[in-house]
Amino acid sequence: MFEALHHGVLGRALKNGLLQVRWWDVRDYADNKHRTIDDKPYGGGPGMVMMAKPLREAIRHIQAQRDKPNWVVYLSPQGTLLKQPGVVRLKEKLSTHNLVLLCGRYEGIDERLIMSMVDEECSIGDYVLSGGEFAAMVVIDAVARLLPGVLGDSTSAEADSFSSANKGLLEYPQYTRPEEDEGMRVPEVLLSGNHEAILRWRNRMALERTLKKRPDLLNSAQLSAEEKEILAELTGDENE
Ligand code: 9WO
Repeated sequence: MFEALHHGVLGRALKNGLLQVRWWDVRDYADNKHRTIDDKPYGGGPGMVMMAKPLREAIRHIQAQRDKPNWVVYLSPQGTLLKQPGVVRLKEKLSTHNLVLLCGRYEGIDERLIMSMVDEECSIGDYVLSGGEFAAMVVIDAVARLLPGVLGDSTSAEADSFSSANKGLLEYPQYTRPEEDEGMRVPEVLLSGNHEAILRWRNRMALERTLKKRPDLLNSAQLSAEEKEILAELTGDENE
């Protein structure tokens, strides 16, 4: 499944050794010849539950192979919702730990394994998947693009203070050639060459879009006095 990571910027980063992704099959840690790793839920109900023991053996084996301590992240809909600051935190964890992304299948994992071996339970959104691998790939992609050298120098400019994302806002709209497409023109200011006006326009658009599409983000956005003023103007509140 993790073949998908070998494309695009991540593929290049893996090839250049900027990050390493390895995987372990829990079935290799089953204690019977049928490689069974699941069993019926106590108390009844549909489906199967992953047994604690093979997962515990797997995590211990991973730890024994490695220099840094494990930081075990269980991907599940019961986890804390992952947002960009959480992604940054996971990236920073990498300096002292190896991230072990525990991917469940079936109807879940025996709670005792989660209690004893999992450092953090993490959700990428309020929906149910068929397995944690899809969520793990999202986490890997989001973390990897923050690592030095993974994005080109020009795109890693996300780190700069003009980035809307870093203020907790949505990004401004983007345009490329041609100047006119199906009767719709690129906003004049972007053709003006006036860099200060362009910055102002983009900043304003970021605020406007956030207000329209994701007003919830404004509660925790890091805004300057000027940005607060623009926002007050946009909301029609002259007193703020
Ligand atoms: C399915 C199910 C069916 C009947 C009764 C209880 C049930 N629980 C589940 C369930 O949650 N299955 C999960 C499938 C078990 C862990 C791996 N799976 C998973 C992870 N689905 N969705 C995620 C996930 C992970 C991170 N962020 C969003 C979703």
